[in-house]
Amino acid sequence: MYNFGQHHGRPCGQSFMIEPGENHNNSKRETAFAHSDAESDPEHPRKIIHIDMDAFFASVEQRDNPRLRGKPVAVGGSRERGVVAAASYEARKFGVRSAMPSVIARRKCPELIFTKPRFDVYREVSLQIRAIFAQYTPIIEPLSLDEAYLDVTENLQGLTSATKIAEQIRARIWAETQLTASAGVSYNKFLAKLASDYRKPDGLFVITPEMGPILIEALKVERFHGVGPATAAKMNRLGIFTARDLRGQSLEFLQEHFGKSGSHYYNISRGIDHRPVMANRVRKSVGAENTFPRDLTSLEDMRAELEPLAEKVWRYCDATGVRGRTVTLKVKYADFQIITRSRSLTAPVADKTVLAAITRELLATLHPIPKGVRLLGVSLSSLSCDQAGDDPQMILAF
Ligand code: DCP
Ligand code: MG
Repeated sequence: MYNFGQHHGRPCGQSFMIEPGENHNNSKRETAFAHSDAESDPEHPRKIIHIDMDAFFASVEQRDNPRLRGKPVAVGGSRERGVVAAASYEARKFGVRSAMPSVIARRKCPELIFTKPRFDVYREVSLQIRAIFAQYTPIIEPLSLDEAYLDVTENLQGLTSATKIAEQIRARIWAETQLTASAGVSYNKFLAKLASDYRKPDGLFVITPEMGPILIEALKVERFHGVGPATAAKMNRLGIFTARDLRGQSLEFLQEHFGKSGSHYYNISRGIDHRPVMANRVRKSVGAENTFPRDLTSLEDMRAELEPLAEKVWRYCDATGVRGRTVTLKVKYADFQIITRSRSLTAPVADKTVLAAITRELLATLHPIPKGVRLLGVSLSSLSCDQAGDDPQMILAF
């Protein structure tokens, strides 16, 4: 059923880090497909594919401009405060990465060619690859423009091999877009995503139910779904560095230290992940948040931390065409008390500067801040889509 395999053959070339929305409007459909979420039944494991385009924005630019091919390319702003959105594989050899300040990228690679993002083209490719996915399954969960989970346990082509489906999808993507994608095939979302990273670029990797627990043994806890920097630091303090260490702890121990998430960590360290692939997830809000290694106490530090959060939210808006009217600031204090402050405008927030200014104003309303702050979050809701003619469901589904 699972063919272990890797596929190369054509010339070859952390997603938006924004949290996936909790909101989706199709609980009926999920119930209808609940039988495909039967991971607890070892006789019938699910078949999940994770597809991720290679160096997405940069590959599109190299495809459309032959002078960029084979060269180190960064998509993003070259100016002083610009950041790299995507780096070509040639640029990565020099250590250039997504989210790196452009000044540092240029220092690492003086030959680096900067190009401006063309979001319209990226959106178009995104729709093309989704149309290909839709030929195989209706259960498609996009994570960003270039990345999606597919549940192909019961697929429209009646194919029994998920590996074959992944190969076909990669071939079709190449045929229709002249871009390469990597695919991971496994029995849950976490392992499928891990697998798609294994043979990047232009690769395919399969993690079978037998391989899963062994393969992740040495994996660092920060690689696991749901383990952010703060949780990883806490695990490290408890002497837990890898999946093997995590597996050595009892469920009670993990629940005692990590509350509700304890059982998730217990499962995931064993390669068990019951999350269903959620089709037709519609975003109600776009947000970014950060838990700090040390609690913040000064207003100045908090303002400095807000800036990159607003920037991250805006990057998502730029990439998807989504706009929103309501800005919300979330603050979690050292004692875990959470408060939110919102402001709604009559028209969508016009640009990044406005978004950043409103978040700063919302923060100022909390002054004087009574206790240390462990987390700050910025989100945008009351969403709309500025892409006339595009299907808003499609756009909002990122
Ligand atoms: N992106 C962005 N800002 C980031 C990360 C990503 O604007 N901090 C954009 C540019 C990427 C696209 O999203 O091309 C997809 O992100 P990936 O994380 O999948 O990265 P790439 O596709 O660029 O590379 P990889 O081959 O590692 O998937
Ligand atoms: Mg990618």
